[in-house]
Amino acid sequence: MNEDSIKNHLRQQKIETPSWGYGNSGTRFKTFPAKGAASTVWEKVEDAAFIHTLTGIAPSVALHIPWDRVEDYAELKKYAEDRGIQLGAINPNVFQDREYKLGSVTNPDQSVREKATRHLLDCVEVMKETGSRDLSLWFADGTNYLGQDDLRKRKRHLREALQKVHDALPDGTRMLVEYKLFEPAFYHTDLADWGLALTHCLAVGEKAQVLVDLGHHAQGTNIEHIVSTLLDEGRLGGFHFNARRYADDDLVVGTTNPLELFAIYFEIAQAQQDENEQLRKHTSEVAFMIDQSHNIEHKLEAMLQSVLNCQEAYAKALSVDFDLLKEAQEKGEVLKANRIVMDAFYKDVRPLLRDLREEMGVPVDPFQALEESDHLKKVLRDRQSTDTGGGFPS
Ligand code: PSV
Ligand code: MN
Ligand code: MN
Repeated sequence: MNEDSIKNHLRQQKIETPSWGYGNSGTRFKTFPAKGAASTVWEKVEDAAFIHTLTGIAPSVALHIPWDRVEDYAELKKYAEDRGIQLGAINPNVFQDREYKLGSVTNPDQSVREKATRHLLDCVEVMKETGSRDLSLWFADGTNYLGQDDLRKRKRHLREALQKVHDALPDGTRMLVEYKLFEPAFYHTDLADWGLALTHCLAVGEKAQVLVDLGHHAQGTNIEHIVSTLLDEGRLGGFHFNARRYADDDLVVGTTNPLELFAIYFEIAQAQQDENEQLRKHTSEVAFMIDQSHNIEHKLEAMLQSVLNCQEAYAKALSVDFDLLKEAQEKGEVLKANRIVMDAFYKDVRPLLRDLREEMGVPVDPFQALEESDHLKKVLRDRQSTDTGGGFPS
């Protein structure tokens, strides 16, 4: 692909940032309040809009309900649009209320299952007001001990809830079904992997798609293989990008695992160029979202770096010489094929990205722009959160 086509693809790249990445968060041991962190959804939207002005490729923000509950979602939508961004995926939270101790939609108690399902359906109503395309579903449901509950019963309960939500979705919208191997449950998780998620999606209907969170797999899992399979099946709904070394660490994407992020974008870039039109269309609908919470990093700096790491990984992936690669693969030239891909991984795309930023009218050095911005001065001055928590500006 020549430089102009690479840039054209990069101009269309979109990364959705999460509201919860702008607020204070912590580990199970401590929350360190960060200076200038957002505390209301309005402030989170302001921060997300600011990250978009710095990058030009982060035009929407995901919401978590009830964390981001407001009286009037139309007002919030307008507030976001006035600042140049859209409200993105709606993430119903069915993991915090005390009733959910033994599960939400899989709880043995019918009244709890009904409460959880009602919340999911309420979030479908929220989507209508926010204009969101995607309902992003994650369940903390699972058990801790062999025999604790009937696994098949739980599976049927989960299916029933997913079906109800699916059938309530307006045309043109989707539900993204996120899986996670373990945590908070440690014996079994009702949606533990992509096979389970895909099975439920296929059963409930066309609007159900699988969501791949990079932190939700067993160590050593080949995530890009899952991505390529789901793409080919037309069921890759989107990503929750983050990085991890051990479990679901939610670190800045591309920091511990740049090759993995590149390999994922390599699958995307390949599918975008496939001769199958349906595959190309499906790939264009994939939602690229960040799911991170930053405990010791500066919130804005961490989000900025996350978005830019995705841009860099995609730029490298687009730089693969796909014709040469095809030839090497067809001839069975094992290591030559690998070298062709790795050449792109090692390519320094930073000069190209600087040109691109200039052309897009966004800061050529986004970190410097952040450091010198009025927005940063304003949040450090006006917001209540006091402790520095380490990180970028103090
Ligand atoms: C769970 O680990 C998860 O990845 C889900 O996407 C949640 O919505 C998100 O993190 C925030 O808790
Ligand atoms: Mn996630
Ligand atoms: Mn997670």
